[in-house]
Amino acid sequence: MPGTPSAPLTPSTSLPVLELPGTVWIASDLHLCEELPATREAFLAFLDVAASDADSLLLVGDVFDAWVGDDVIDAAPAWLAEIVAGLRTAAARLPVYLGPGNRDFLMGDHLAQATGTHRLQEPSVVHSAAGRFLLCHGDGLCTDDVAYQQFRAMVRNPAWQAQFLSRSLPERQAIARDLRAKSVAEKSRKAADIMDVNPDAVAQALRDAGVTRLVHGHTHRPDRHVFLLDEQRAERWVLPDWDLDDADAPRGGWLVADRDGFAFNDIGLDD
Ligand code: LP5
Ligand code: MN
Repeated sequence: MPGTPSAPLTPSTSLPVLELPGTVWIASDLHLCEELPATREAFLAFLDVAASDADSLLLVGDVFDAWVGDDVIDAAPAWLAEIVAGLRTAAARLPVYLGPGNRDFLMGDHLAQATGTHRLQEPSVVHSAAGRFLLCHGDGLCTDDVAYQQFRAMVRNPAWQAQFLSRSLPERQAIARDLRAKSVAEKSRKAADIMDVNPDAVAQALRDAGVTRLVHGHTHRPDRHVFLLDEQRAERWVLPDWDLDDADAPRGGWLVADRDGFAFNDIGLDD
């Protein structure tokens, strides 16, 4: 193995590619909602700093705790109107990309237009000053969680989504509340390891993309993993979730990708 020359991975021709020069900031799993005021405040402050310190911002899913359709912004509650305004202000200063998570995959064109953000296709390959990497939310890689993957296949079906979106807003909100509660209960019963990404799914995703680095969120297990992929050094960077309202474990942070490589940045809880 060591010393054996390995063929370079072939760059993917089928995945969407984002060319992002300069400094790229990447965050996910903020789970913004009415009940988390400190997290919302931290996110708005983060947007402001990103607009001055970064050249682009990638938000890779679960920015919202639950997104039941873009029509929520037409009569948005105050907390959501503030987030929409914050995104719009930031997006006027730098490109901001919003990608789907397992809780906000129904974000669509109307939200993008209202905020001036771009929709991030998932997965995408990013060409950055730090090099090339694959970017996704991460839920699709948790292939050992069979119950979740079945649920995911159902709710990602366009016909199913059209049917769901044809329901009234209060009805959709009630279904989402119910599903969130079900998810919390289900997770407490599932083994921790099945709720992590599957190594074979990660390897295949990287092969398909023709890159050796992956950035994802979803698992709430921030870390940098180094491993061998077909005899080449590979890396998996896992984004942290945010919860500034959790008095016992306040947290949040993002990944910086620039000419110096990748680095995690903590939200700075001492400030
Ligand atoms: O989100 P999180 O971290 O709690 O857990 C996820 C998986 N759970 C989910 C469910 C979301 O949390 C609920 C999102 C609601 C907002 C979206 C609303 C818009 C669409 C409405 C869709 C009906 O994604 C969890 C994983 C975990 O990550 C770790 O990877 O384990 O998976 C589950 O809990 C799924 C269960 O295992 C299976 C759920 C079966 C429920 C079937 C009910 C179908 C009802 C359809 C209603 C029309
Ligand atoms: Mn998620």
